[in-house]
Amino acid sequence: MFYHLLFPLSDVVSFFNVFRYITFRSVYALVTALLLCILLGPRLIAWLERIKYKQNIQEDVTNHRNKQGTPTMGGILVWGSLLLSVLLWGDLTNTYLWLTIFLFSGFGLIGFIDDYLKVVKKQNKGLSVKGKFLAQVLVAGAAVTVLICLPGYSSVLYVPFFKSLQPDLGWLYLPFALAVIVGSSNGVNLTDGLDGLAIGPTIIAAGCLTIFVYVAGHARLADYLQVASVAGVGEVTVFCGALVGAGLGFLWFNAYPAQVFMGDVGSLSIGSVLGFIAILCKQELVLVIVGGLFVVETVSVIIQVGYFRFTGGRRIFRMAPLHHHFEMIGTPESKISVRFWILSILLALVALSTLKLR
Ligand code: 57M
Repeated sequence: MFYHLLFPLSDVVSFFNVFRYITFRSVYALVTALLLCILLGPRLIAWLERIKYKQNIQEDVTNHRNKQGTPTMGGILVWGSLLLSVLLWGDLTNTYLWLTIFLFSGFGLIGFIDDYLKVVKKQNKGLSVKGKFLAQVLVAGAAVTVLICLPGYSSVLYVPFFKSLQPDLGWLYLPFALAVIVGSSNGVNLTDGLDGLAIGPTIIAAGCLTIFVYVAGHARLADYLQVASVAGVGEVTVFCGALVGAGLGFLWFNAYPAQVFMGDVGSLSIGSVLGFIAILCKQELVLVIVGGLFVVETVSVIIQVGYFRFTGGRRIFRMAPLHHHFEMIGTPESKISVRFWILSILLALVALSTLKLR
């Protein structure tokens, strides 16, 4: 909105020229989302408590009994403050920005329905696994189909560290992109089991993708770094900035001991949009490094379940996802979260190094 209202005034007052710059608007999108979260958070948490949107804790497995009754569905806070901030600072004529908003909101809605069924309707399982998966594929499919129809689309896959390895996936790009989005969404969801555990690496991954998206949208920079250049995608930097801000604002309340959990409305939407942004800037494979922590958590579940079935009941980890294993061997919750953040920072730095190491 500011871009449309204030930038035209630069003809009269040159200061307003600053609203043209993506970097300026991204920084203020971050600040706006962060402040909105911190300001609105206490009201939302009080409201969630009042209407009894509270987490029911599985008491049998971990020592989370003292978390019983913590309000959940705090992802609404992330969604609302992020969206408001993007509407204020973004160029609202940009198709990539709207596609990102569509995907983020679509997955948010799936998560909201799932949470609502579990938390409010007290249906233990929420949406069925099949139903949830189908809804995710539908929303992701719609976004990717529109993306494929845009002029800047390319089905080429850029392989990190190998400049000349660029296979063209052709029509296979569609199922590949769906797997990236749905996989990323579920990876964040599985990770969201300790205070601050999912949102910390989200902030780090979003920060990293901010740089990748900015570079992809900047033809000269992309050419210099020899990465894919996608005209117009740079505007999604504003969304990334707002995601970092909303993530920091949510962490304010989700830091140990958490006053609120994000719920599926938060984890599914955040995970999906990280995948989508990686697709937009043609860094699909780098996402495996950027979101390496989510990958490790997911792989720990696959290994645990596979081994359990194969051996007829034996386990590799005390419990999966991996964070539960560390909990069960006695590592304090906040130590696990902070150590996982440190690993995420390390992975983000490796991911950024792919910009140069080609
Ligand atoms: C998300 N949800 C949390 C909260 C959050 C296949 C299997 C591995 C699936 C997995 C699973 O259900 N994953 C889905 C995990 C839950 O958090 C809610 O869910 C939202 C995210 N979707 O926002 O609303 C609990 O996590 C804790 N929590 C915090 N702080 C936070 O900021 O402490 C969440 C956010 C909350 C709270 O206790 O209630 C969850 O874990 O349920 N299943 C599991 O993760 C289970 N693992 C398991 O059964 N492992 C087996 C097999 C199947 C691999 C094994 O190893 O043998 C764990 N679930 C729980 N305890 N509750 C086991 C331990």
